[in-house]
Amino acid sequence: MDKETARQRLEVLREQITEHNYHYHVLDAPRISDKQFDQLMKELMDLETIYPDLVTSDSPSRRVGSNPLTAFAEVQHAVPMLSLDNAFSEDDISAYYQRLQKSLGLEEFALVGEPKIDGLAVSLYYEDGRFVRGATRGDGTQGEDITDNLCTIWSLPLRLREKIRAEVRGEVFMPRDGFERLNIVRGQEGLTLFANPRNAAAGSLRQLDPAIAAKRPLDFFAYSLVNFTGEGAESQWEILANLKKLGFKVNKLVSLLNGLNDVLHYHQHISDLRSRLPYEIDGVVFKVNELAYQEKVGFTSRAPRWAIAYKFTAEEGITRIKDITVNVGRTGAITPLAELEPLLLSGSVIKRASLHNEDIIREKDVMIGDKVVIHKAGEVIPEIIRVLREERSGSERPFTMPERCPSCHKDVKRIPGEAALRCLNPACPAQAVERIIHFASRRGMDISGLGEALAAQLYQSGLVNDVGDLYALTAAKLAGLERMGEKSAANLLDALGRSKTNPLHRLLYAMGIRFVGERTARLLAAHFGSLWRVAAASYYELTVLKDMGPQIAFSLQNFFQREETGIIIEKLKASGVNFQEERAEEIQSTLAGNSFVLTGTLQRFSREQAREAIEQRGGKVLSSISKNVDYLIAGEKAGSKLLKAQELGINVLGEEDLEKLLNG
Ligand code: 3BA
Repeated sequence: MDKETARQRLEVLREQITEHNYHYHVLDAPRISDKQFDQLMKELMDLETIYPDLVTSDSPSRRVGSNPLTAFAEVQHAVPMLSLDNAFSEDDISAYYQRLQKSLGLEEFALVGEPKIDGLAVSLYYEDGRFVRGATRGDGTQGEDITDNLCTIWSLPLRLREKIRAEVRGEVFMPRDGFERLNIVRGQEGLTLFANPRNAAAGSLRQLDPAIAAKRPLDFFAYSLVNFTGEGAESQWEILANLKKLGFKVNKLVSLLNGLNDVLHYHQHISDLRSRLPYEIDGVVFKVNELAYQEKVGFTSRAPRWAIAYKFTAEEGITRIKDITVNVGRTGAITPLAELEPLLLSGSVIKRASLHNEDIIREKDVMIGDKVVIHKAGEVIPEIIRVLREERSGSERPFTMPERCPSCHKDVKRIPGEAALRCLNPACPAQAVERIIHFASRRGMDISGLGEALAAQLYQSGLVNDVGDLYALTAAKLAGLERMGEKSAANLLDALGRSKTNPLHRLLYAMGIRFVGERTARLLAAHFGSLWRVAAASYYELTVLKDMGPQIAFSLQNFFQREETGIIIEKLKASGVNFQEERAEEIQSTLAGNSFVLTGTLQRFSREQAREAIEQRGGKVLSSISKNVDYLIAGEKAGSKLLKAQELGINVLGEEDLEKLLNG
């Protein structure tokens, strides 16, 4: 067959295979036999082997896996992939519904209910109806390019049924039956088993060799459409309909609901179906239906306010307490921990549960060796519900709290009115290490690479006595540590450098002030704006704030009056750590629906800052000029983009105009 004939035949084959594939994998209603389908695939693959340059990015041959990669590239999400806030009870949901009522000024409004698939969120980019790129969620702004692995998911369209540009988001998951079969085979081959379908799906997408992903039974449900051309939508319900029209699988159990009653019933209904579904779900997601209403209720920095995940209640299981140990926390609290025989609950292996304090141990009558019922809800720490006393053999031993701190061996005290025993030694090593761990934690300063082991090592080596010393670390100092390679050292210094620009609320939380959790830290940062002002705040200034009681105020004053605190703050300041809060949450979405392209050199912002400022206000920043662009922001030495924008009649603005837009 000559090349031109091959080209034409290939196009016919791709068209046919795409259509049959859609009927088989998306509609679940095949139109030809498997054998006929295999024949079409074989013909396609054979022709592509003869003419490799005729292979296209949307060819069905990609389903069986292309060449292995050496690493995944990074992908910047044009629209961030946010998180979902969680609710765990009817009370949480009715409180959430009331907040929506208030913010919308409406008694009743429609919501869409969707089963919450326990998989991995991904974003798929289509241009001209063709799948061009797919990425993991990553940290929400940047993910990994897993295009080749995603191509192996048969139900994921490589070609849309309309030639549009779109970003489609949804969940990749592994159906239960496929998961069971995979594990059976892995067991026979002596490979480690996956703990649950979600881990199996994640492990599959992380493979650099797409041929491996191709052998894993992955599937995809779409639920979100952003940045798209083609038919518009005014509601989430219409978006789901559009996704179906485009050729995606949309979960059949999605439902349009009206009011709180419907919402609670839907949760109950899906919860009843849960164990019989062919895939795992961990709750339901509710989304305000009307996009205009979604816009009205808006976003926080991490999640839309117009959506919430109502998680199913926790699973329970039974295991044995092997031992009870004690842990010294960053505030000196001595907490007893039950060391458990490992137990699989809600998809994770549980080895420990907190026993909180002596009173609780007495109340629950917990002894070493007891069989206990364990309960785990969502991400929260597992709890011991009760002891199975009827199962006692007589060999169980009672536990008593130590009289001395297991770390510094100083006496421990029980402060009147408090349940916890405390080590009051401010120089206690265990506390110091815990403070470093907390400072670096993901919700704190987010210094990746600085976990438990390294924190202990840094402290023991004398390099870091308190968190103020972290920023004085250098490659030379780190080189002396055991198990510390050049690469890890560079990564750590990099993460430390990045953490300096964190907003104040993170720093406040990271400092580990008693009673100052994330919410309080945000409140303080938003109100006072700088660390100096928080430190100088009077008891009165603190307690007049909403939700701020005397306990928090005393703790803050006590913390900032300590000499050690002053020294740490000085060290942080000298290292250039940011002490200010940008009040990002108060920024309104004034630029929603507008897209921008930036070009040339700006004087007052970096490109990155301009992009962030536009995106914070709901605008989009695109990389190239097209007729979908509303504004070109042209700095000095703007080149071809400016010419093209002028050709297309696009509004061209200067830096000052941009500032006005941002402020207005
Ligand atoms: N709907 C997960 N986020 C979801 C679009 C929003 C959203 C989810 C959802 C933010 C599911 C967070 C990650 C993300 C796209 C950001 C669902 C599910 N909706 N049905 C409201 O079934 N697991 N996850 N995904 N953007």
